[in-house]
Amino acid sequence: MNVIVTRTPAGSAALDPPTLAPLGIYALGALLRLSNHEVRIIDPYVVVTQLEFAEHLVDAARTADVVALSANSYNWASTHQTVRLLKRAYPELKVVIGGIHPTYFPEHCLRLARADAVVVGEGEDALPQMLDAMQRGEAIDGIPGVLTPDSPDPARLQRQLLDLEGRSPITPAYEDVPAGIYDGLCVETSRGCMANCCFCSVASRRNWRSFDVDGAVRSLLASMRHVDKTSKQFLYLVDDCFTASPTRAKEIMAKVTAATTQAFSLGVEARINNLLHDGLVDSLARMNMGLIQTGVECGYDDGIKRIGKGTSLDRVMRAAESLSKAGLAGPSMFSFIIGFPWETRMECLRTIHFAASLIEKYGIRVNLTWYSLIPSWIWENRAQWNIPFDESVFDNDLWFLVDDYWWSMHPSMSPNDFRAIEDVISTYADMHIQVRRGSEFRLLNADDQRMICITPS
Ligand code: B12
Ligand code: SF4
Repeated sequence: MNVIVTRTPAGSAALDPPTLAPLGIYALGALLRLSNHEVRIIDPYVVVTQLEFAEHLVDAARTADVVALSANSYNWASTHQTVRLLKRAYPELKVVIGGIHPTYFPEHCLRLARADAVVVGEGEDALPQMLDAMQRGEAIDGIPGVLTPDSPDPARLQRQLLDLEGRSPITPAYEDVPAGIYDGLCVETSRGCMANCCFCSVASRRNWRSFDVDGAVRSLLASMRHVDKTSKQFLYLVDDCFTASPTRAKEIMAKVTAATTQAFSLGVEARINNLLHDGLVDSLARMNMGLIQTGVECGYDDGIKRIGKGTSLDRVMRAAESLSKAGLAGPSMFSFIIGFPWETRMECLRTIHFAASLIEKYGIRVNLTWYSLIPSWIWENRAQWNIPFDESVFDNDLWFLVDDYWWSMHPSMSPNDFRAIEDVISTYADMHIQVRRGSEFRLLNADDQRMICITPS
């Protein structure tokens, strides 16, 4: 079949800068090519604005049988608008959607977008099965993880999480990545996380699964062949927790180093407890690290416990010290979130002061983000905090800036608290602390403008 795989740009350019090529569409596109479909991968940054992108896609879809769109909660609004445009232009065209947002809200997404199908969870098995069935003119509603308007029992839909044992990651079709747009490319060696933080949207929490080590190394080396198309020769391992098995992480880094002489810098997500594991920091120090991203979230032990992070401030300081001693302070980025629903001004200030103390003592970088309520454990339990919104809030392009939503997700905070906190942050202006509230991006140190990573986990 003639298939387009794509992802629409998010509503706010500040929250969707072209830093890293989106792995999902390049991996699914490569997979469909292996199944002998004719595939065009349309990168979200081929054109600049959402409107231009939609026009470009509608034009390209003239000759397509199927358009497959990938959505998270930030580009969901532009996704459903684009599906409607496509359906209006070509009523016979099949449109299927997948990704983290439809995984959380399949029925709502199917209904609003009027798509032909929604895939819940990981798409590697469901998408090719669906296209093969479409090609044969067969029904698709019995395929695991697939929801269609004809599905008899949507409530019984099972989230697809692949068994990765012995499986290799697909080598993404980075031969299609436009040159000169991105800072780096994304690759993966494992999925999911052993933790289960209450604010996190990752689809498989407390369920870490790893690809075959040699297969992962092969896929990484194959992606590396295209890294020269990016401005920073940066390879970012999107694994929610690359260091979940420190021994495996060390093995992968050693094998990659042994197999190539190509210049590249590496980015990983690491967990505090893993960083304290014997030899892991030394292994990281042997690589050319561009980024070691670590989620701490709170600057007080009660908060860390409440989140479910499974660590402590003492360990955070030991990890920062160890990174600093190994000469890795520069690429280390510890991220914090302020304004969780239970937090008052006092807890936010404790987090800010703790984050700043890490910069001061260990020279690492810190990323501080105002909390945004995304699909997660907190979302599912939002009634506890009297948050009255349902999933339709995400249908709005700039939902994270909707005032009522903002204040409802910070019920313990008044406008005065907010201003007082911002004032304190300003006093740290020379300390490389950056703060964001939705797309309102305030950079407190101009030198950090090229900072790549903005993930909250
Ligand atoms: C890498 C990454 C980034 C990179 C983006 C790289 C890029 N251009 O894609 C950077 C650092 C720039 C980034 C930024 C942000 N990120 Co981010 N990021 C990730 C991360 C760690 C990996 C994404 C990834 O590549 N996964 C691997 C691919 C293979 O998975 P996938 O795309 O989901 O696709 C699979 C399935 O979903 C499905 N699928 C996907 N699309 C489709 C389509 C069809 C048709 C089908 C059938 C199936 C299907 O099949 C695929 C293969 O199994 C995820 C966490 C995660 N595990 O997903 C967070 C995550 C996506 N990010 C998140 C957030 C919050 C952000 C930021 C808001 C952070 C911030 N405060 O600024 C911004 C927003 C950016 C934006 N506008 O989207 C949240 C999103 C929550 C949500 N509900 O949307 C996540 C889930 C992290 C979390 N802890 O909750 N991020
Ligand atoms: S925030 Fe990070 S550590 Fe916590 S569950 Fe999500 S991916 Fe895992």
